[in-house]
Amino acid sequence: MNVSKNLSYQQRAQYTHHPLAQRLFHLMNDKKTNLALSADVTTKDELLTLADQLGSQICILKTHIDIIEDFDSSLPKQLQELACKHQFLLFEDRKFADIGNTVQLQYTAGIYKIVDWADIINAHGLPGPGIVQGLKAAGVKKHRGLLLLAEMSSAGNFFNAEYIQATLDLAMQNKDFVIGFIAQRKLHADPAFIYLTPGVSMAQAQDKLGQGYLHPHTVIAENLSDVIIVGRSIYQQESPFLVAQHYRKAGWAAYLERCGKLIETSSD
Ligand code: 5BU
Repeated sequence: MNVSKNLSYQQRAQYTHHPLAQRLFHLMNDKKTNLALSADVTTKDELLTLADQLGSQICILKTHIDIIEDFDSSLPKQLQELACKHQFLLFEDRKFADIGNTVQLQYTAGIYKIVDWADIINAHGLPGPGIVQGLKAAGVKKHRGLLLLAEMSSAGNFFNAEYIQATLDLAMQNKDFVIGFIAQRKLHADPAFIYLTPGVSMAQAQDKLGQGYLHPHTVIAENLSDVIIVGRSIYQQESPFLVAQHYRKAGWAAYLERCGKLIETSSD
C-alpha cells in the first residue's frame, strides 16, 4: 500500500513548507470540505452571490475571471472579502501557457492583475521551465501558489506519460512555488503536493463538448486526489447550496474512507 495513502490533510500540511499549501490543508480539515466550486458564471452578481451562498461549503472558489462581462476592479476586492468571511482560497483557472516574460505580464498587469488577488493559479508546463520562473518571480513574494497541469479531464487530450513525468520534474524543481497539480489522480509519492481534480459529477458521465466526469468517490477514495472541482453540476441546479452540501459530504466521506476513519453521521 502507498505510504502516503492514509495521511490526513492535517498531516500533509507538515510535509509542505509552502505557507499557502499549509493553509489550504488546515482549512480543509477545519471546514471538513475538499470541495472546490468552479463558478463559471458570466456576471459579477452571479459570481458574488454564489461565493457568498456556498462559501461555507467550499475550500476553494475557482474562477475564470475573463468570462465576467461586467468585470471592474471592485470585483477582486469583493471576492477577497468573501474568501476571508467564509475561509476559502481563490483560484484563477488561467492556464498560463506562454514564455516567462509574457505570462509574468498576464499574471501581474492588464485589467485583471491576477497576482493581486488569486491565491492560486495554474499553468501548462509545455513551454518549459521559463513559464514557472516568470510566474514565480511575481507570485512567490506574495505567497501565491502554482498548480501545474499534469492531466486534463477532456476526451482525447494529448497528455502522455512522458509529458506527465516532465511536469512532475518541473514541480519538484520549484517546490517553493508549485503546490501541486491539476490531475485526475495522485501522480507522485511526495505528500507535500496537493491534487485538484476537475471533471467531477454525480449526475452525468460527459457533456456535449468532450468533458468527462468522475464520481467524487472515484476521485478521492480510489484515485487519491485531494480536491474535487465541481461546476455545472452545482451552480446550474435549482438549489445550489443543497447540492454543494451534498457534494461536500460525498467528498468528505470518500476522504474519511481512504484515511480509514469512521464515516461521520452528524448532519454538519
Ligand atoms: P464543469 O461545469 O464541472 O464541467 O466545469 C469544470 C471546470 O473545470 C471548468 O471551469 C473547466 O475550465 C475546468 N477544467 C476542466 O474541466 N478540466 C480540466 O482538465 C481542467 C480544467 Br485543467
